Parts: sequence; structure tokens; C-alpha cells
Amino acid sequence: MGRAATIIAISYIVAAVLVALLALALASSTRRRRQMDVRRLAEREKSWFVVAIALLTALLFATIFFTPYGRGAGRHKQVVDVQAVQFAWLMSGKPIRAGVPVEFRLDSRDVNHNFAVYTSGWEFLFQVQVVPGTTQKYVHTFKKPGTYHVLCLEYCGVDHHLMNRIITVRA
Ligand SMILES: [Cu+2]
Repeated sequence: MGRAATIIAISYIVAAVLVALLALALASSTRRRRQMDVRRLAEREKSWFVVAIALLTALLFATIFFTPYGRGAGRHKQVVDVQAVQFAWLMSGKPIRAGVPVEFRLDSRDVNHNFAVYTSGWEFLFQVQVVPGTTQKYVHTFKKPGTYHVLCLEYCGVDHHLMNRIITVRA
């Protein structure tokens, strides 16, 4: 069973338990009034409290390791430094691998540029505004190896149209 299927199964079990508890609580609350035994009620309250805490703790530990937050900041990430300059993209030379998140760190030496990435068939993937004096970060995972196009999408001067480049992604 895959991770997602496990999580879904656990969620359904927890939901079923919660519904059953709710039904029990409803059933007992709609029964005919009896003389209240305050001491017994207090005892029950304690045990239900323990049950609720145990359930919530189980739910927490069953799900918290699957939360997606912070992914991409992992050890296996690749970092590519991109410097935009009139009129070229200067990129750190390491080859990019498919299937591993790439963190692009983008900066401009002069004016505003826009780093836009397309597939070899010119399908748009993403774009990042590149501003002088600030390092913009963008994480993207290339699913397939191959060549990708980079264009500048911010008019940055007379030779703006020359700001294109090929990224090679290997398996
Ligand atoms: Cu440009």
C-alpha cells in the first residue's frame, strides 16, 4: 500500500471512530433522564478525556510525518545560481538532474529581467522576476531529462531578444 493510500485508510478509520463516538454521545444524551451520579460522571469524564487525548495523539503521529511542508529544502536539492546581465543569463555550470528539486537563486547585475523556462516544445513551465540587489529563489523539479529554453520576459534594453539560453537536464 502506498503512502497516500495508508494516510487515506488511517483517516477513514479515525473518522469512523469519531462518528461512532459522536453517535454514542448522542444516544446517551437523548436517553431518559436518570438521577445524576456526579461522582460517576466525573470518573467517566476523566476516562473519555484520556480516550480523546490518545486518539488525537495517534492521529498526530499517524499524519505529521507526511506533511509536505519544508520539502524541497532537503539535502538532495540542487542549487543553480543565475545572474542576469544585459544581455545574457550567467548560470553556475553544474548539470541539472531530472526528478530532483532545483533551487534557482536569481540575481541581476543591472536592470530588471524575467527568467522564464519552457520545455523543448515551448510549453511554459515557470517564470521569476529578477531584480537587482535581491536574490530571488524558486524551486522547480524537472520531471524529464532533455533541453529546456530560457527566455527573458522583461524588456531590459536594446538586445533584450538575445537573452535566451538552453538548460540541459540529464537523467
Ligand atoms: Cu533581460
